Parts: sequence; C-alpha cells; structure tokens
Amino acid sequence: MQQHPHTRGRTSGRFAGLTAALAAVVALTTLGGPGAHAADNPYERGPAPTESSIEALRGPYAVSDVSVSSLSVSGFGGGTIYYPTSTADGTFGAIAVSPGFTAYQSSISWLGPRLASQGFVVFTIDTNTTLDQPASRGDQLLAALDYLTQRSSVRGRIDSSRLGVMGHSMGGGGSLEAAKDRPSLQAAIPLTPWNLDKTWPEVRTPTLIFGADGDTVAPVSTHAEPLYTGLPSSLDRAYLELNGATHFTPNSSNTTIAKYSISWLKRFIDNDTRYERFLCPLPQRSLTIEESRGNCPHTS
Ligand code: 9J3
Ligand code: ZN
Repeated sequence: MQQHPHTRGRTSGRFAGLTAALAAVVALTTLGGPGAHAADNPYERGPAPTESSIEALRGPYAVSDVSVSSLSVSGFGGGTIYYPTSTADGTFGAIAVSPGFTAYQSSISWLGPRLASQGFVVFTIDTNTTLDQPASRGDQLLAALDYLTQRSSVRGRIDSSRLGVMGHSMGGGGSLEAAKDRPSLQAAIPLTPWNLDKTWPEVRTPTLIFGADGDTVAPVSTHAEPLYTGLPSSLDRAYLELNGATHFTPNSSNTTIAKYSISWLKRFIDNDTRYERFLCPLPQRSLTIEESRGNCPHTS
C-alpha cells in the first residue's frame, strides 16, 4: 500500500525537515517501481506520467490475464480479464470493454494489456450473440462489471466504486447505454460509436467519444458527433476525431486512442489530476487528430 513519506519517522534539529525530505527523495529514487510514489490522492497509481509514458506500448505494471468462459457467467458472453500482476499497490479501478456488431473480444483485445499495464483491471468481453444491439451491449457491460467485482478471481484487486466502460461501434453505443443506466460509472469511452438514439441528457458519467474522419459505417455526422452533442453540455465530455481513420481503426493498436483513453480513465476513474494536462487544453488539430471538442477545464 502507499505511504506518505512526510508522515514517516521524525527527526529533531534545525535540518530535520531537509534531512527527512532528502531521505524521502532518496527512498523514492532508490526503490523506484510503480508503488514508490506516495499520493495525497488515495486512488493515484503509478509514477507521474509523461507524453512518452502514455504513448508507450506498455505502462509500468506487469500484466497477467485470466480467461472467463461464457459457460461460467450469465448476462454476457465471457471474456478475458487483464490485471496488474502485483498486489503491492492495493486495489485498482476497473473497466469493461465491448466489441461491435458481428465482432468478438479479439477485435478490442489490444486494449486489455495496453490499459491494464497503466494500472487498471480491464475486462474485454464477448457478447451473448454477435448481433446484439447497443442497449443489450450496455446491459452486458454492466453484467460484466458485476461479475468482475463480485465473483471473478480478481475481485479482491478491484475498487468496486471506481468503474468505467468502453466499446467499439455498437459496443460504443452500448457504453453510453451503460452510463445512462448506471450513473455511478466514473468514465465512458465510446470508440467510433453507433447508436440510433442521439439523446443522452441522463448521462452523468464523464464521457470521451472517439470518431474517425473516414468512417463510412457509422459516419461521425450521424453517430459520433450527434452522440457527443446529445450529452449534457454541463458534463465533463470530449470529442476527438481521428485523422486518416476508419470505422475499424479502434480494432488495432492505436497510440492516439490509447494515450487519450489512458488520460481520461486516470483523470476520472482515479481522480488523477496529473493527467489533466494531456486533456486540457484540448489536443490541437494534427496528423492524428482531425477535430477536438470538449469542456476545459474539467468540472469533476
Ligand atoms: O457495431 C458496429 O460496427 C455497428 C455498425 C453497423 O454495422 O451497423 C449496421 C447495422
Ligand atoms: Zn467533425
């Protein structure tokens, strides 16, 4: 568990404070590792982020995984849980991730180790049938989170009050459905989402929507953009449109999706304001970002 270096030990004399501070710095520098940083925020996990640490293929935590058979669960189709191997840092926030129409967990599996290695328990799921619609995918994401926190083999590693959802296409539409149904969710990230319902005034969950400029399956003009606009304007919300991207860009390893997703999850699931600077001011138009919208600075 994490400890405050300034609550540790006590010395007397005129240089006591300086000595203690130096000792703490030496201890932190020497011990290193993800757990070495002492936090005033009890949910903070891992070392201070940098541009390169959020872009990296793997974060500071070694990751293990466990397969969950569809035969052993109800309400969703099973999946794979990716989690930090070490228990030295206490519990982690957790997210469930749904694939899109006709697709399997393999289509979003790159997100498992990529996000878990930053300090989250990540459950990439299969749906009951590959043809399930967004509302059903929302219910299945919630069933998966309930399984994860109540019955899974890693339930003791999770802070069940700090949960989020992600999904691709109809799974992204489903992540909005899940947030609408369960306002206690701390973060939602729809990836090139598809949903016929464009009105989401009930959502209270901070939501980051990714669109793709070249999406012809769920065009941003009829899906991602109106879904963003349909969220409350008072909500912590953002819209990032990927440049040179298609509907299926979220199906393979993508550094732009990863870096802003990590930042959003850290900022809102872990309350980790060290990541705020990657989100606000909004990323500028670039070779990877076609357009960005959102409220900055964040209010929650
Ligand atoms: O999950 C998706 O890829 C939704 C896009 C789609 O195929 O909609 C057609 C009904
Ligand atoms: Zn646009």
